[in-house]
This record gives sequence, C-alpha cells and structure tokens, in this order.
Amino acid sequence: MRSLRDSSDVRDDPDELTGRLREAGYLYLPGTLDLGRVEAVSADLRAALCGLGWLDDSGSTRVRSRDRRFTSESMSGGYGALQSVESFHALAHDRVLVDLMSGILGGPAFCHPARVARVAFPADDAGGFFTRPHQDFAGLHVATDVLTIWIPFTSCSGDHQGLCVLPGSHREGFRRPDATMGGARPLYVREEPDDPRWATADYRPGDILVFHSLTVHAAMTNRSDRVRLSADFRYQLPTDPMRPEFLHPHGWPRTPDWPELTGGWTSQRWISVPAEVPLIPPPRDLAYMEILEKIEPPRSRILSGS
Ligand SMILES: O=C(O)CCC(=O)C(=O)O
Repeated sequence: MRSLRDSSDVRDDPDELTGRLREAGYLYLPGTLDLGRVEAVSADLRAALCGLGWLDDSGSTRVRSRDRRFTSESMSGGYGALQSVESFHALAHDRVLVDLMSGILGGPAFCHPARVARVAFPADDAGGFFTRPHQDFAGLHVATDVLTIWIPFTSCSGDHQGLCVLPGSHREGFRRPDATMGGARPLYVREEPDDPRWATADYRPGDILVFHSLTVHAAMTNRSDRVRLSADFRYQLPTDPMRPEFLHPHGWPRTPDWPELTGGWTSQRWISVPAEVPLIPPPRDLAYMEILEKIEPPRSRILSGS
C-alpha cells in the first residue's frame, strides 16, 4: 500500500490545499487538531462503549468479545449512546476544521448534523475490507463539493489500519454502486484490497484526512484485538443543496432522533444548519436503485478550478 502525501507544509494556504485536493482527491494533514481535545472526545466515546458492554474498560479500546460485530441492529441497539456524546458533535465545529473547510470551499462551510461515529470491531478476515470501496456522492446525491473530514480517535497502523483512498479516482466521475455488493442502500464499487494504488498512513489522534465526494475510499479489516474509533464529518456550503435526512443523526430512523439524544446537552447549535440550505428530498416515485441510476454529480467548483 502506498503512503499518503503529507500536506501539512501548506496547511495555512487554502489555494495550495485546494490545488492538491483537485489533483489527488485528498489532503492528509497530520497534527491538525488539538491532541487534548481529540483525546477527551475519545474518552467520552470509550465511556459510552463501556456502558454498552462493548469494551472491557473505558481506559482501553480492547474489545470484550471478539465475536461482536457492528450490524444494522447496532443502530437501534446501542449506537444512540455514541450519537448522544456532545463532545463528539462539538468537535465538528472546531474552529480549525471550519476555517479549513471554508477556505477550500470558498465560503462559510457548515457540517452535516449526520456524523458517523465509527466503531470498527476486530475481524479475522485477513486481507479483506472493513469498509468496502465507495464514493460519498453515492449517498449524498445532490451536491458534489461536499468534503469529508475523517478523524481517527485511535492510532492506526499495521493490523489496525485507518482509512485508505484511491488517489486520482475523483477525476474519473461518478461510479454507479454495484447492488450485488450488498447494503440496504447500494453504495459500494468493486475494487480489490490488494490493488497497489491504495494509499494510507499511520494515523495518530490529532491527524485528519480530507477527501472529495467523488474520491473512492475504503478501510481494511481490523485484525487487532482493539476497536478502531473514528469520525466522518461532512462539510459543504449553505448555497449547495442537501438531502433532508442529513439533518438527523447518522443511522436515523433506526438510531433515535435528536430530542432523545440531546437531553443533557449544553447547546443545540452543534446540530443546527444554516436556514438557507436548500433541502431536496429524494423523489417518492422512484425505487432507490432507480435514483442511483439517474443521479449525476453537479459541476464541481473545486475540480473545475472555478
Ligand atoms: O472509517 C471507515 O471505515 C470508513 C469511513 C468512510 O467511509 C467515510 O469517511 O466516508
């Protein structure tokens, strides 16, 4: 597997960052976030996992049982406890992240309230994928210039890898998901895990990886005895449209909605979006696969350089 190019030398130069994103489809920025803040969120997530009985003790990420998997049942059976961690959602509003996204997107970026708190359980599938290859546009449908920030809460390397990307794949357009690869909502595209084009890094808490909605990305099987914890946060401009489902927690309606999750929070602003965001619901008269057949990515300002 190749190594990601480190762009921290141009961290404060939005034009150069945008140029590199246009060229490679990703930006790897080690040491971007305050380590203390990331560790505090990680501790809150571990405490929630421990409360669910998924970890042995909140001081470590060692799993209680190697047989546990994160399935669609986990969305209603425990995931709400992770989604109710306020510090996790507040992190998406960290000034450093919002300024970085606004600089690249060319305006005041906001983060979708639907944020993935990912728990990658160990598995024995040597050499396979944990997250199968996909482009985020396949789930977003109505805006192309949506950037994901992937944030590791655990160090990743070797048997415990983090996200990998196919550099340059964003320039090959939208790839229709292959329904035979599964998922209630088809998302995945066929790529082999041993393809030498995959690129990743030995991530540490505080690092971030930014990628475009058309960049093919995946994650390899976690073969360690610890969970990998990470976040996917998605940012866009309020002038671009969004599907209304992203106003709700990730996993909703299986995951409970915000009124149930935010009971003890100090602020609701972490889950609000600018009032002007055009919300475009999916057409009611089409089956999901027909929607996927019809969608085309709107012209990308980032990729076209205008
Ligand atoms: O962390 C993972 O395993 C996958 C992340 C992902 O697919 C995303 O950030 O869009």
